[in-house]
Amino acid sequence: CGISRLSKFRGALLGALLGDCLGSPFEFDDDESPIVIHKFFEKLEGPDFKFFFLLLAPKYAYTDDSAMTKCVAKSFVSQGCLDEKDLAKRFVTEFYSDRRRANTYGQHVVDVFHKLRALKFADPFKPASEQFNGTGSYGNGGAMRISPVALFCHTDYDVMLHTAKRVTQITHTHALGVNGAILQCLAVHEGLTQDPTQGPLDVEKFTDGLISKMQMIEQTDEFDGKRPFHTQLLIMKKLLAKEGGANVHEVKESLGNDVTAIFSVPTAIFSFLRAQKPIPGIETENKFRRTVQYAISLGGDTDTIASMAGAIAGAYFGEEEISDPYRKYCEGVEEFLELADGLYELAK
Ligand code: R7I
Ligand code: MG
Ligand code: MG
Ligand code: MG
Repeated sequence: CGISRLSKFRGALLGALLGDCLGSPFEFDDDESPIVIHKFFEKLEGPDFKFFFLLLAPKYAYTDDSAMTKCVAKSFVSQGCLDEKDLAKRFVTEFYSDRRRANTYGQHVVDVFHKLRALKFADPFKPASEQFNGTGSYGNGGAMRISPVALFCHTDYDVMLHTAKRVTQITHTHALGVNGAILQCLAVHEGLTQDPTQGPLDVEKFTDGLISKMQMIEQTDEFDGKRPFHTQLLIMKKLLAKEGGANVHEVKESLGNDVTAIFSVPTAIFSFLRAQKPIPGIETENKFRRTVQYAISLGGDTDTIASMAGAIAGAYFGEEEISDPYRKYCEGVEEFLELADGLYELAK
């Protein structure tokens, strides 16, 4: 591969972080037009903004998405293996010790943290299984933090699926929450595997790969004979094939942009794939920026969708595609790069 594996590992975690930091100012702010978002990105890259930031040096803060991604990566690096109890403790410690971010978490996942702590982590999956009257959460909180699993397990497909499931089930046990995380993990993994120096990405092949994998993974007995993610991916494929590109309205309508895994993970994957070609209104040649900016322009759960899209783009292009301004103005960059290096050392 023309891009080093280390660069791809660093790109994946950096992409997850920056998508979250840059997307969170717009979360559920649906009045924000794509033009305003374009100006925001232009300003970040512009000289005035740089001067302003050199004086004050504030940073775009990350939210629960990155806080939990950090816990997953740190747990792998410190334990050298999947250790569910260690991971559950890290989620809880992170939540209670970093109060600045406490209000960025999903509304119900906080109950899981309370219970895990009260029960002294005796069974790290029990509190999650009790959510929503025992059905478990189908929020995108499992998917948003899954990228380290794709890196840590990148050489073994079955171990990767198993690990993605367990990492998710500490907070999300609903099959839609789990399968959403698995799909996002598969997309990041696919990004790691493909070589961007060998010509343009084969979008159709990338899509078909995910479609056939989800067809195997989704157990139809859980959904009345249906395969929800498989179905959404087929819709995604149709949107990608549209002459001139699908418009924002139909993407939001059919793929969704909310906090559920089913209506956000395919949207993030779509953003990455759509951004392989120019998008009207997004004037940049840089495909990492194009991916993240487009994901944010879809509105709704912007931090999470941009974070998931950014992780896939970063894994595919490597860190070289992620330009300086974005790194400079976002919180946590050094820490995330160190974690990527740690995962890379383990993978060696
Ligand atoms: O999934 P989760 O961690 O939330 C992640 C989101 C991201 O956008 C973050 O950036 C942050 O803002 O929050 O947290 P959960 O509370 O488990 O799920 C999120 C929401 O999905 C819940 O608050 C519910 O509104 C909805 N939800 C459900 N609603 C009904 N029945 C999830 N599962 C169910 C369900 O089974
Ligand atoms: Mg968030
Ligand atoms: Mg939020
Ligand atoms: Mg969010």
